[in-house]
Amino acid sequence: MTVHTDTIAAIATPAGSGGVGIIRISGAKAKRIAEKITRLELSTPRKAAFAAFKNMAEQTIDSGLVLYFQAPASFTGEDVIELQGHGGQVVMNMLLKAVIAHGARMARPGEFSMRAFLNEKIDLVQAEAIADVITSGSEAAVLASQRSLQGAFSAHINHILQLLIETRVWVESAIDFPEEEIDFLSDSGLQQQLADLNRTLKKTLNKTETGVVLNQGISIAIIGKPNAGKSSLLNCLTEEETAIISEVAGTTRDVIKEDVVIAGIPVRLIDTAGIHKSNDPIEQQGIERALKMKQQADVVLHVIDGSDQLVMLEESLNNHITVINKSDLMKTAQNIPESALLVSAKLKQGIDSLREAIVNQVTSGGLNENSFTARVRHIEQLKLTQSHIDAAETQLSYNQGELSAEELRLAQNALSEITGDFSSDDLLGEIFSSFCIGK
Ligand SMILES: Nc1nc2c(ncn2[C@@H]2O[C@H](COP(=O)(O)OP(=O)(O)O)[C@@H](O)[C@H]2O)c(=O)[nH]1
Ligand SMILES: [Mg+2]
Repeated sequence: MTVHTDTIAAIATPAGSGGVGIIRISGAKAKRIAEKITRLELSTPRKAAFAAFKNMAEQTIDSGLVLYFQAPASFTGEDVIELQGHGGQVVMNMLLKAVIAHGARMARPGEFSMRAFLNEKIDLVQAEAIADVITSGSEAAVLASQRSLQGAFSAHINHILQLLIETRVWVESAIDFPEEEIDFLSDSGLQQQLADLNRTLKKTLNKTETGVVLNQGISIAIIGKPNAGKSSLLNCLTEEETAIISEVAGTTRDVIKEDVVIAGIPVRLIDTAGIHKSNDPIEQQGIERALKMKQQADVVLHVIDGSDQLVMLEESLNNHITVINKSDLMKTAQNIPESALLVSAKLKQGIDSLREAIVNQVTSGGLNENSFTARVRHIEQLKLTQSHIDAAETQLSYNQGELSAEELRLAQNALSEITGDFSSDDLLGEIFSSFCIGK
């Protein structure tokens, strides 16, 4: 474990003007620096005191509150000081300069959180959740990232870890008794244990995928022929007159993007030009962009004009939702595939069902009060864990105890990278460098 001897400082509030600006200091010198700046003796932790903040030339730069959190009962686990002054860029910079002149250095992005992690105040998942709270794109995402911050996701990982360790103990002890090894390894209890492990892992993987959707949001491309009602549908989903609607085919030429929240999920809606053969070079460019969006989007709404003879898609990829629009003009006796949704963008009918279909497409079972946020990194590690467990099972079926044990060890390492029990400096650098300064 790294030992930190230097004291770090940063402006914790965003750049710009605001009522209050906060400077955070963490490290062994934090208290002494604050005492020099405020001329107070900070003997009582967690008690706000009002003070004038002085620079090296004894001039008053600002006045405000000083708060002292004594190690280890602080965010970083070190002595932490907060100086709460006025939220102006110049005054904050002057105050930070004074703090640095007294012996602190500028904190790197995420360095406070990194110290909290290294001092075991929080695990890696919780540290990431702090950044996720800040970037949350919906209220549901805020609540879910708070759950991750409080350890709800870590608890799932630790539960799998527990099952994995029990399995390892079983297999490892079998290898220690070569005469009975085969009996040990073919015990139905071990198969049971592995089945349990796989089931738990799969469930967590599903929840983690939902967690990523909540955290990052999704993109939805609205695709279809000219005049199918794509722009009308966009306006229904945004509940605003975002895109121009017209009976003139080829109205939408550029890509229109609009951010909305659908059932708690942050969504970027993308309206596109109608896809057909066109000789207009500008429309052609729009169509090219539409095709690109269709490739890149997480979900594709394929809009079909229900007033026409229905022509279904030959290709139906699993991230596609077929939406038959203009249900109000629909001829009876049309053959409607079961998977397609009937809507009328004009009458705003079927839109709630469409929202529901979108949520079901990207989450398993939607969101609930136990949903947490997660990252793609976590999904990758869970899948890696799964592949090592699969390999361990294969080796077991050949009665290869040693090889199976090795796969289980690798599975444990892969899983432990999620909470940071097992991690490299590269990984930590990558995670914390994406944080904001002062966090
Ligand atoms: N009757 C009816 N007309 C619709 C519906 N949705 C769109 N339209 C009309 O169809 C035309 C084309 O709509 P628009 O949204 O611009 O289609 P886009 O080219 O796919 O973006 C407009 O005249 C709309 O008013 C619907 O559900 N019912
Ligand atoms: Mg349009």
